[in-house]
Amino acid sequence: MKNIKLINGFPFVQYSRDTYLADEMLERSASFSKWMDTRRTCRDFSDKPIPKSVIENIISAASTAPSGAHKQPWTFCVVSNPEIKKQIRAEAEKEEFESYNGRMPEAWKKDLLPLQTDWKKEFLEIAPYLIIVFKKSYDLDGEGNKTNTYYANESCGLACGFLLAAIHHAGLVALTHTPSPMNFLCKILDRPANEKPFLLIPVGYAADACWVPDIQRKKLHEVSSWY
Ligand code: IYR
Repeated sequence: MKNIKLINGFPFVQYSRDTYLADEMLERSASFSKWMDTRRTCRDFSDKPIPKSVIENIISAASTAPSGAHKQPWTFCVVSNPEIKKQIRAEAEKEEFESYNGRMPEAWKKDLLPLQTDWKKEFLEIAPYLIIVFKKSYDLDGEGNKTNTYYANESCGLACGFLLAAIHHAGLVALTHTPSPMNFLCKILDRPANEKPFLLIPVGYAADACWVPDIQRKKLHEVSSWY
């Protein structure tokens, strides 16, 4: 039986965690950091199928992310239907073509040179699943009245971080793709007016020949200040 304590009339459950001796904690934190560092954003996907239940588990893990006032302001739309993937690719490439051929300033395109991205997005049809994360800037109650969400950007960012970690943990790869603008996704997926596309994340096995840019991560001293 769950042990419930009411605080100002609201139910609380007791929470505790396994803790580790200092040496073990050191080893766990170091090996987790090392393992996270093996994650790479990939653009070369295999079309090898993935069980739907794996994607369900990955999304369940993502949805454990913290969110403003616990409103969980996200919907994960999963596309495996080849026709819909084709439509998404066509619309994304249309926008990206415009971006790469005019909308993006030269400095931005120069910054992207080491990644060798371009307007072509074959991966949108090759990856077995596209997960499109929608952000709810407000929600609707049972009667269709608007209700608030809070820190929806931060919340969705956290959920996407968890999603990427879960994908990595499953031995799969992902790409955090941001076709811009991405309103076409609302239309293709027939999303309600309170949902805005946040990230488009193809998920799959890495292709046998998967090449990623030889980039380096910033060192600890470059990303932290200690007081
Ligand atoms: N959305 C474009 C451009 C792009 C922008 C950034 I910032 C990247 O890190 C990578 C790509 C595209 O998807 O190609």
